[in-house]
Amino acid sequence: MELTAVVVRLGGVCVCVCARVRVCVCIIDNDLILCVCFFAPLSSGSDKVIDVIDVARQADSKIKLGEFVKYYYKPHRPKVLNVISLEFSDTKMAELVEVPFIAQKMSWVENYWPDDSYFPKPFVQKYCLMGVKDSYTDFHIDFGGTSVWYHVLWGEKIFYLIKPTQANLALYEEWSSSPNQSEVFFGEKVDKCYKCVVRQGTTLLIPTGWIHAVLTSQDCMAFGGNFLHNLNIGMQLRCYEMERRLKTPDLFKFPYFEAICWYVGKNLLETLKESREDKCQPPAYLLEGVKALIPTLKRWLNREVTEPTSEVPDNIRPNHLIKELTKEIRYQEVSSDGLGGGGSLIMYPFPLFTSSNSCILIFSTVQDS
Ligand SMILES: O=C(O)CCC(=O)C(=O)O
Ligand SMILES: [Fe+2]
Repeated sequence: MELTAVVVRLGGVCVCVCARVRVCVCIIDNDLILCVCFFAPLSSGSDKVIDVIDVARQADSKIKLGEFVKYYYKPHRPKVLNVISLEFSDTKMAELVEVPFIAQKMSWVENYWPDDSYFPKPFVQKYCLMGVKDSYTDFHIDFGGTSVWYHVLWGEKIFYLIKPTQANLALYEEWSSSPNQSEVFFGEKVDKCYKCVVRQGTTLLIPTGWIHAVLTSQDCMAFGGNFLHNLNIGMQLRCYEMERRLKTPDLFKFPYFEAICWYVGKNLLETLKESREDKCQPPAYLLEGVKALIPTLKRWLNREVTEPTSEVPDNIRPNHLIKELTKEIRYQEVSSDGLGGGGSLIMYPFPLFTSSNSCILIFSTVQDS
């Protein structure tokens, strides 16, 4: 089945300077400017060691960027290699790739990570993906249930997408921990698996927790980035708890996920207090999110007794924070009872990630080819 998608066609320019340097400038709504220049294999970056996946063996290994580029341009490649975890926020190229406005606006790291945090800031917002035709990444959920954007600069990727319903998540957890995982196509275990072809010049946004597999149908260069946000806190926490049950290695988890949840708790407490003082009702998704956060924070705190791996930031008094959040939620529940249980009509700030969590958007630039 083809994925129901909202396709927005927007003006854009694409310039190919020479075979090894491609420059693309896309202007979307005068808002998002994506400008990319890459593939200069003889530059000083060629000694940088990157992670690569040998697709046939589904095994991770290391390669120098220069070696990978040489491999990429071979007419007959001996194997299928896929690069998906090259985060480049700390490189010059970062200036050339702009994160979609919506992702920047919603991102927990952008909004809530304090500059003076004791923990290092997580860098997950800019990945460069370079895969050759027939690369395949099997079904997975991005770390911490993060939402993710992908922009295909050139080439093509096919996404197989499964909605994170309770039933599908249970099946996914079972499949992930089964010994014959690699022999079973998870897409056949569920009711509906959507296929979404992401062509050159398009950007796909995947909401919280969606289970997905990716086939690179043509040699492809893409950019992507992950972000946590307020619109589906409960699902993010469920995905994180599942990762813990599945004993996912730290390397494949959102860095300092628990620390960021404490920072978010502190910030949302302020938001709730302000709403109360201003006598306006906070949006339903926020109340639901905080309601999911409270018992999780409590559990993490209790776990500290037997498993001291604390990510509670120094400037947060955890018990006090949990108590205050609980108080604010109770207040909101009492005051919404006064409204006859109906509450007020809330407009979600972004239609993309509503709590039904079922809409995937594709932005498309007009191609000149
Ligand atoms: O493009 C790929 O092979 C995988 C992309 C993806 O889903 C990921 O990196 O999480
Ligand atoms: Fe993914």
